[in-house]
Amino acid sequence: MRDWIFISDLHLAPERPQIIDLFVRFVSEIAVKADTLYILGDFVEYWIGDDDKAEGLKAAFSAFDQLKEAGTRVFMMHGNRDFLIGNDLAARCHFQLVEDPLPVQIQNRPALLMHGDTLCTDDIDYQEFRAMVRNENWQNEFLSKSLGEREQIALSLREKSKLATADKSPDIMDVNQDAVIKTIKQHNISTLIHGHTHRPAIHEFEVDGNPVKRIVLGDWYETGNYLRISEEDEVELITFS
Ligand code: LP5
Ligand code: MN
Repeated sequence: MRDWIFISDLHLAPERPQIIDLFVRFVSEIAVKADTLYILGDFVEYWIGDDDKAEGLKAAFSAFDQLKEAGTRVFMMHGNRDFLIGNDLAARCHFQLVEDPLPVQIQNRPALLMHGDTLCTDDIDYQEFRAMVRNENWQNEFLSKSLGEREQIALSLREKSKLATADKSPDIMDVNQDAVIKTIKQHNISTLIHGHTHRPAIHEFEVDGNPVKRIVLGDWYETGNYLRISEEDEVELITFS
């Protein structure tokens, strides 16, 4: 049985070794048996460039060796925390970076994979911030700084983000339903899979009379979780610890 599995928002950090251990276990017990693993963003707490050796995350990065050996295909999409992951880390960990949004055919489902942040269109401050940091010139200038300087900037952005999100209403930080419907119509899909909002659920509704599913992956702060779509097209959101 060769499932497709999906995870996001692990936010792996040396300060949370138990989640790194959980990911390593997830790889050796679950992901090695899968056909395909998609990581839909925010794999790490933040990423400041592939020249960072990130020794504290070594166990997580080494786990990808098992997937290569097992023949599990691994695809990684950027999240709002780790959009600077580049092809050097991808080569070191044997995964392929993919675009957001990514149309895929899963069994018989025309589906779309996203991190999810672009659907949060009511969060105007965030969308402005996103446009700024996703600009190539901005990124090149950031990457030209020393690792120490980049680390300081990343930590200060995290602090600013914590203050900003504490002030925003939960509604603003969720997806905008009009943006969801527009995306579903634009890509002509029946299944949308994303993370980012940390509100795991399978939402079923209709768009122009057609049934659609919006599947939201959960974060890994307390427990691990993943979406499994089997060869027989069974869809299951699974939580484990
Ligand atoms: O991440 P989280 O869950 O706290 O909140 C997100 C949005 N915040 C972010 C910011 C990240 O947390 C910090 C990213 C660190 C990346 C490290 C790499 C450094 C890259 C450098 C650039 C090339 O994504 C948050 C959303 C929330 O999700 C829910 O969707 O609301 O958005 C914000 O908090 C953004 C604020 O509203 C506005 C930003 C204020 C900061 C402006 C500083 C600009 C000066 C930059 C100086 C370098
Ligand atoms: Mn995110």
